[in-house]
Amino acid sequence: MEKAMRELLEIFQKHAGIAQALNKTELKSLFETEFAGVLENAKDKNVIDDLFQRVDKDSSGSVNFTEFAAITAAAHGMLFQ
Ligand SMILES: [Ca+2]
Repeated sequence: MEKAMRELLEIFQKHAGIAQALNKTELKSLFETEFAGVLENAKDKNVIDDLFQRVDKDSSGSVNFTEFAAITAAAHGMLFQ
């Protein structure tokens, strides 16, 4: 679990840039490069929009790491139900 979290942090930092937060474009790019298999399974092309809204808990328009860490559960729930 700790290893998974560290890998998640590395992925996040790689895409979040200086702001250390992901906007929707960065989130999409992150998923396309890191979780291509997950997106292929998505039936709905608006999955990133839905995911972004769900994950951006404080509606700040960006996803910080705390919010991003919850993404795995959110994505899993949406894509594999
Ligand atoms: Ca936010």
